[in-house]
Amino acid sequence: MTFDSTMNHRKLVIIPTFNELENIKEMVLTVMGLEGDFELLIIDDGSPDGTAEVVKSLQTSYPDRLHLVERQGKLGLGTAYIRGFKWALERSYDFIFEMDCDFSHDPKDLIRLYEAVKDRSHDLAIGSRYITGVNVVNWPMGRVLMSYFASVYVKFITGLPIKDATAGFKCYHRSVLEGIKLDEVRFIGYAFQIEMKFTTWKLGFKITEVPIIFTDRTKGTSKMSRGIFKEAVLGVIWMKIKSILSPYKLNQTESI
Ligand SMILES: Nc1nc2c(ncn2[C@@H]2O[C@H](COP(=O)(O)OP(=O)(O)O)[C@@H](O)[C@H]2O)c(=O)[nH]1
Ligand SMILES: [Mg+2]
Repeated sequence: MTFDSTMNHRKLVIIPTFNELENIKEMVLTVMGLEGDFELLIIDDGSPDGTAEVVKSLQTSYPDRLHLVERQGKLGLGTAYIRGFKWALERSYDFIFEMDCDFSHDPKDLIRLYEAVKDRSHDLAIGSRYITGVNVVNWPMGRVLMSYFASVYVKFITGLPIKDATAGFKCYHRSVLEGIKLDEVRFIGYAFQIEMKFTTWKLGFKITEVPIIFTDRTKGTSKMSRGIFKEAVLGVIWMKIKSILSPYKLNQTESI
């Protein structure tokens, strides 16, 4: 009998939430119901609609697998993930996932992202909309074009060899997050997603893209804003210049 070491992998899905009352319960139940013993960490920014209260009430059903971090105000998606990454690294998780709470990422695809990295042939798997054509359902054409050309723009400026640069559906092996200086991650919106990929690539980790179909949220509202867009456009140029001036180095200070 062969021993399958992947059976022991601990997997944590991080979901930042702000006013996701209409989605949160279904999302928790869906992830808890997946095969593979995924754990879930919700980072809620004091949602006025009571998202965190729903999580707390569900925690009684999943005391060991459903986790919650509450922050005081809306501090942005990037800092929410950084908080979640640190939380995961302080514990013994092997694979750490990013996912939205709005079902635009199909939770079942968590399994496909994990499959792509579990043998360690890659360090980061990205759920990608743009591998073969454009796999986006129900987004207004303007948003599809903006997202698609954002990836073209990022590749043009930085050389990042990734088709979906702003994707927020990912699975990292913990070594990637240990290797990145998390306190130096600067951006909070789409630029955060680009910055994490760019840094992962510059540090020499192996990245793969897994084709997914992205469906616009049917419940709740998007937190995309003009400021987030501007941050991304200027942020990409900043990243490129920074990488020339001071090459990215692995975080050497500690290996948790
Ligand atoms: N904790 C936290 N979560 C946020 C914040 N902004 C957005 N989110 C969550 O991040 C995810 C992505 O945001 P979303 O509104 O879906 O953006 P879109 O996919 O670009 O339209 C969702 O789960 C949101 O609830 C924030 O400032 N703090
Ligand atoms: Mg979304």
